[in-house]
Amino acid sequence: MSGEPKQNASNPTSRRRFLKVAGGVGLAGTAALGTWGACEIFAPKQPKKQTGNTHRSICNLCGTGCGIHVDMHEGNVVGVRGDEQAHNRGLICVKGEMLRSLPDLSGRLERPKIRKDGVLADASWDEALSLVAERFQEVIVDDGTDAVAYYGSGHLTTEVSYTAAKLFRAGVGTNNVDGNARLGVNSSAVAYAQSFGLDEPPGCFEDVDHADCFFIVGANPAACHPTLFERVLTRRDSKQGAEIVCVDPRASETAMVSDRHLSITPGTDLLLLNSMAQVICAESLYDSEFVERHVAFNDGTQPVTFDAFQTFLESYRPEAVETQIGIAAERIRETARRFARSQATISLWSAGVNQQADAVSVANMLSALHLITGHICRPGAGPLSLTGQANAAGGLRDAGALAERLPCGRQVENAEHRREMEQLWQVPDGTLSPTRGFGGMELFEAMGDGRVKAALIMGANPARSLPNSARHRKGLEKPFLVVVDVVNQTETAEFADVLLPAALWIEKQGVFEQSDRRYQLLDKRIDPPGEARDELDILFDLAERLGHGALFSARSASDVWNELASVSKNTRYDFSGITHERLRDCQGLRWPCPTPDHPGTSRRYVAGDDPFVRDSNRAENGGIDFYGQADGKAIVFLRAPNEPIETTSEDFPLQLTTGRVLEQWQTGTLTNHIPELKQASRDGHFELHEQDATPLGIKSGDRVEVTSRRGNLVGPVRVSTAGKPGVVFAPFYDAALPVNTLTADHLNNSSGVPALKLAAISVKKVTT
Ligand SMILES: Nc1nc2c(c(=O)[nH]1)N[C@H]1C(S)=C(S)[C@@H](COP(=O)(O)OP(=O)(O)OC[C@H]3O[C@@H](n4cnc5c(=O)[nH]c(N)nc54)[C@H](O)[C@@H]3O)O[C@H]1N2
Ligand SMILES: Nc1nc2c(c(=O)[nH]1)N[C@H]1C(S)=C(S)[C@@H](COP(=O)(O)OP(=O)(O)OC[C@H]3O[C@@H](n4cnc5c(=O)[nH]c(N)nc54)[C@H](O)[C@@H]3O)O[C@H]1N2
Ligand code: SF4
Ligand SMILES: [Mo]
Repeated sequence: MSGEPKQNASNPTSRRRFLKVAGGVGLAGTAALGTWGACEIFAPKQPKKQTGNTHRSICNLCGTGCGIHVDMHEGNVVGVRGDEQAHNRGLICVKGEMLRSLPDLSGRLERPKIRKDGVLADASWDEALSLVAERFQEVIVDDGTDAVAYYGSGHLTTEVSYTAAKLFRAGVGTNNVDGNARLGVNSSAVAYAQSFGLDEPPGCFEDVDHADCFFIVGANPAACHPTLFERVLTRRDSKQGAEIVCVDPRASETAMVSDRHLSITPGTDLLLLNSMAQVICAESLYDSEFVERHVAFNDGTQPVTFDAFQTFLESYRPEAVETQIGIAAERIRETARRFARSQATISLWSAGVNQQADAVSVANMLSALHLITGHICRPGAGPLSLTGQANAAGGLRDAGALAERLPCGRQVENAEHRREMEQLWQVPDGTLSPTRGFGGMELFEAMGDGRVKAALIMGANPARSLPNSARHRKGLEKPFLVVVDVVNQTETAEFADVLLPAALWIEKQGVFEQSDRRYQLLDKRIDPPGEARDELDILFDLAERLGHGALFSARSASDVWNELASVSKNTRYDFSGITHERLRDCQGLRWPCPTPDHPGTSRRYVAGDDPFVRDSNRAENGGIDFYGQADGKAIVFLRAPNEPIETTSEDFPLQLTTGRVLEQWQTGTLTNHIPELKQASRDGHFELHEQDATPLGIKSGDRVEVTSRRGNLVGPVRVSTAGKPGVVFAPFYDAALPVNTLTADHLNNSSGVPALKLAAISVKKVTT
């Protein structure tokens, strides 16, 4: 599959790999021929003529965080190329290539707006922020501090998320601080914290180069983390016997090039993983020495023995669960053997796991498979969840911008942690509220029923991204709503009382953290359009007007970073050795990184690499210390699936799952306004299996009405010949196909993440 970059003279981009979806999605395959392929990424390309300047930078869309070169001419961005020195080895995907269009994107928001007589009208910054401060103060005085809220995003810099969280928690006095990580990645975050005692994965992207078994579950990295997936393909193709296993109900682009595709029934991953664990135990494929030294078992309430774990697994023998999973027992066995017997297995997962009803248990069990087989804490081996946005990890998880979290692993409900933060923030004892704030759907519920009366939403479009949108959009109607965005038209902006324009990408400076604990710096290179401002300035201005300016002595991105870095000291996150200056000179640094000369940590919990490994564990424990747990042992939980949240019935016989396509970013507010990307992905659609479509007389291009227990929607169809019959897929980027009118809002009870990946539906052809 791999090959040398092919230059294409007629095309401004060079095509390195074109993966036609053979036998897959009918229309997508043919459409792609004229534009970009389903899994196409670009090799480095020197600018034809070096007329301007070139700056090193990063793409701040997905959690891969590719290093790039930005070519500038007379102050304008004229091209974006992959950085060969960076972890993406010079490759970027189509979205990275099209970053060059962002500064001039049509529909950029350039001026603040205030709603007057139902219409958003231009206003000055002073008018807009005075109004915001006045209304927030009114609500705080009349209804209390917990009647205001902040909802942020993994799109924002770490410095912005940290500052917003500090303003609301230490200034306003509420923990109503949350963000869009609650719609996905938080499930993995909670699972890591449970299994290892600490959030964030043990390994790193470089592990891909050493693995010989890639276990990809509920992720489609060919579309969503394309350059990382290219690295996976390169390794698979160059290492004899290496194999990609893909667990996904649909024949995604990733599944199509995998060696083994387990097209499971949606929502049965926990059954599959338990079943694999049963095989691994029954066939003695586990690493007894590793288990003995480094693993503890727990039934969710108390420690149990390895024997108890094995007894628990008995009911998951492949023959007992094959029908439910939809995969033959022998294939489950073979997959388990492959996982265990490889030299190094790495698991990659993302929203397909995070957005299941049993998400946290599934993520626990993924780590558990690594722990019982010893495929962890060595090159090529370990669980590595893929984060969505470029800063879902740093801004929201590490900087403490989720309802229950204070910075760097500290918890709102822990009095010791609150006291520590009060001292660091130099605010009086008792300033920080001990009450966990509203998270995600809870927050929109509280906005709907009047408990939250004023909210600031920054870098998110919840009116479209929340599940069961008819219900949750109500939450946006009632409160005084301030929206900070980069474009002037989003579904959320339609509810805004005040709309504020923000700087985008290289119009501002800040740090982003990718999936593997890697911090990278984005430097400012151009000014934002019109009066748009860096969110950091907006927050400082608002803080002054709310009377909390004194909390913020650090006023530049670099100084705010230094403050957060000092807050990380004395925690297991310690990145106090990382500064903007250091990041400017390298391709990112992974924490822990406690001193200015520390090289960063590739593999956590490993002596010689991770500075926190306790001395006593070095020799006798093979140099591994899961120090997040007091006894140094990571925990394997006995996790049984819950009752399915949404079942098919005569009225709703099919299962809908939702997700992404390569060319489009999230709710499409940016990418669907870039003509090349819009043309390549074309309209949002329902992907139906031929076996479901034919009996209903449905062909590619027809329009169908899709109904779930929550709503209905009409849209075009693409018929697929691969994947699981009974499963319908729809992407959520297209405003014309708002699929969240259909999706379920049942929450995972540990992470609060909604089960966006499963809804029972009926499909009918629309003839008029
Ligand atoms: N091109 C592009 N890339 C992106 C994004 C984007 O919008 N566009 N968004 C970013 C963000 S925020 C995120 S969170 C990530 C998400 O990255 P991914 O998780 O890779 O993307 P999704 O398309 O949401 O879902 C992945 C797969 O999960 C499968 N799936 C659905 N239900 C199940 C199930 O029950 N079990 C299993 N095993 N699989 C299931 C779907 O069929 C789908 O192919 O992508 C990031 N990267
Ligand atoms: N059906 C379905 N729904 C889903 C998912 C799914 O798989 N299926 N996935 C969920 C997941 S994982 C996620 S992460 C969410 C995403 O949900 P959201 O974050 O709500 O959606 P986005 O489109 O990413 O919204 C980002 C908004 O911020 C703006 N923006 C972009 N960059 C910046 C910036 O630098 N500053 C500011 N101020 N604004 C900016 C964009 O214009 C856009 O309006 O969607 C969730 N919803
Ligand atoms: S969207 Fe992701 S894979 Fe594509 S260039 Fe940007 S960071 Fe890289
Ligand atoms: Mo996400």
